[in-house]
Amino acid sequence: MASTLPRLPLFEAISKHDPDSTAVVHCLSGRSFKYGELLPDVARTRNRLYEAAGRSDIRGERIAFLVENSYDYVGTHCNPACDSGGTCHCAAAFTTLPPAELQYILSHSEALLLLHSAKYTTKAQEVLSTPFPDPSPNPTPHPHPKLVELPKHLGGTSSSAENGETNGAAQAHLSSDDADTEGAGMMLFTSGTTNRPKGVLLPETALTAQCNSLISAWKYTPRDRLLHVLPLHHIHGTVNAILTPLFAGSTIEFLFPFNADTVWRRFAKPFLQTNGNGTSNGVTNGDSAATAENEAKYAHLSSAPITFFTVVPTVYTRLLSTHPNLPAPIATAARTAINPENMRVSISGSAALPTPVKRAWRDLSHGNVLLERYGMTEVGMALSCGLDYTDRVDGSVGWPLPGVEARLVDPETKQIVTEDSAEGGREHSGEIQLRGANVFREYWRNPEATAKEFVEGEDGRGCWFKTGDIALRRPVATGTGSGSSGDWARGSMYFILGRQSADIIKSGGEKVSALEVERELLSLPEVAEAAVLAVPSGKWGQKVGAVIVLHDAYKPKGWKPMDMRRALRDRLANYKIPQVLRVVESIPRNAMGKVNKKTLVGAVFKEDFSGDEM
Ligand code: MCA
Ligand code: AMP
Repeated sequence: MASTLPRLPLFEAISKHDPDSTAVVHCLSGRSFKYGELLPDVARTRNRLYEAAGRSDIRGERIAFLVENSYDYVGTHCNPACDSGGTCHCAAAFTTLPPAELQYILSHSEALLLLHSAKYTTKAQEVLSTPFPDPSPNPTPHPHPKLVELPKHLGGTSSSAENGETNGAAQAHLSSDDADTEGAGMMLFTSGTTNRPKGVLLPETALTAQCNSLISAWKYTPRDRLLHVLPLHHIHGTVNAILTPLFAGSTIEFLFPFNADTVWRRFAKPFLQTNGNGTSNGVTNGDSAATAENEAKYAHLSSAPITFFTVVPTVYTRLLSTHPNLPAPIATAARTAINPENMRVSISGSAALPTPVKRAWRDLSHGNVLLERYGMTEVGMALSCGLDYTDRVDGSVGWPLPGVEARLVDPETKQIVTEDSAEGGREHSGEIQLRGANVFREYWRNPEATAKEFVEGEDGRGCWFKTGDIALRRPVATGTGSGSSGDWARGSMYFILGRQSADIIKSGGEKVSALEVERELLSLPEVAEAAVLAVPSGKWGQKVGAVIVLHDAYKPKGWKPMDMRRALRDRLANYKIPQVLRVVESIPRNAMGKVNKKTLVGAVFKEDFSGDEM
């Protein structure tokens, strides 16, 4: 059956890739899908959405989806994100969130449909039977979205698809007739300093600008094969690791949830010696039952080298700490796999990369220097070090990416920090402000928050987005920033110093609002007062810590971390639940009733600092 899709940049790019080249692979099953199948499958999903909505114009509506990391996710994601034939904003795919948080997202985004895979049928039903959030995030409560089940596309095996056998896919045609992409885009939820997560509206034009910028800086190609281990409710997992590779014609291989041992084995596979009977050497560990189990589990791993890897610092820390436990042949092959000749680019971002982790990775990989970059849900990737190794400086996040404008502004004086602002040799820091086609449009149904985060430009060329991150710019050694990574990578480099607000915590790359966690703690009968703080941690970057004062009635019995976890389990995502807890008699406050969190964390949690901070 022929289907028509609008002529959007992403679809146009996909239609030009070799139809027999591999778009998506499921790492453990080896199932694989080709570029030639993708657009017909996008069109099929779009038709199913129309059918479920009972109309063929769903412009401006929101479609939420709960789909596992897979080819089906890719087809779904391309669809609501970019399909102007029935443009819609997707809410998000937060498969790991508890029903209460998902219900908040559905209610706030006023989703028309909740598209789910068979795997999430029970969860989708559970979410819809969860009470609406109180207070409602909308002036008038919205009816529940309609549930739509997405049929699973099975695809071929990696060998059949990679040998050019087709799955009998239909054709999809691109039409320029409907060029109205106004409503198309993606909505991701992010924690801010205030209360509940905000819906960040990224129009299709911003997503395309972000992808073009990354292709220009990091040079994704059809020869790249990216191992995808990240969650899909963030820019990192979606734009950097799905949409941009699709634009470039690269192969995306899903391995989720992240498991360090499996990642090492996948990296190693192409570089393992095979023994006489064709099986890979090095899977044995002396236990024959475990060996058989491993051989079955890893039987379908592809032998194509992974060339592209983009993750958060916690993932590199985990990989470094598990490498010594691998059987020797796998450990050796894995080191070969990550050396710079085989793994073209390994990127770290979403949180600060500790220099010891960067050095340890370089040593283990025979010289692969991690490329650090800085981004944010509201803007995608903004600053990056360069592909040329001389343009990867310890502690620096590089230069504004192609198409992105950046400046530093003194938070107190509001003066723009220039290269000459350094007084008496002291470096001058400022808030990073950004503008460009990559920037989001608005926080969903929250004009006050949107207005607060933008500042008018003095040059009449548009507003700047205030990131809340503090950085400085520093001249670097000769040779660095000379343009060898591209014209954008020139001059002084940016170094992030931290966040302006102590109420934003970054744990394992996940952003947590201290106020949101405080709000949930204060809604519990046991808790009289609560302060939620960022506790330094080597493994997580920061851990979420809670300081609690109990109501008198609960003081004799006390409150243990397990009690807290049990009480919060159904209300907050796992990563938001405090990892460390202190019950105190009182929380010190200043005359205005405010808690000085920077002082409190040192006073209360000193012993909980991991001791492995890097
Ligand atoms: C899992 N847990 C966490 C976190 N993740 N706790 C704190 N912080 C976290 N990030 C909880 C688990 O629920 C579990 O709780 C316990 O910690 C141990 O879980 P474990 O299995 O060891 O962890 P994991 O499930 O393997 O996850 C670790 C992870 C994951 C792979 C590092 O957190 C992750 O994928 N993070 C990346 C997030 C990301 O993509 N960020 C990008 C956003 P329990 O024991 O109670 O069950 S930023 C972004 O997009 C911008 C644009 C940018 O710049 O990139
Ligand atoms: P999110 O809103 O989850 O997209 O997180 C964005 C935030 O992550 C930024 O505002 C920074 O605080 C932080 N971040 C991202 N990349 C880096 C990096 N390379 N170094 C330090 N912080 C980073």
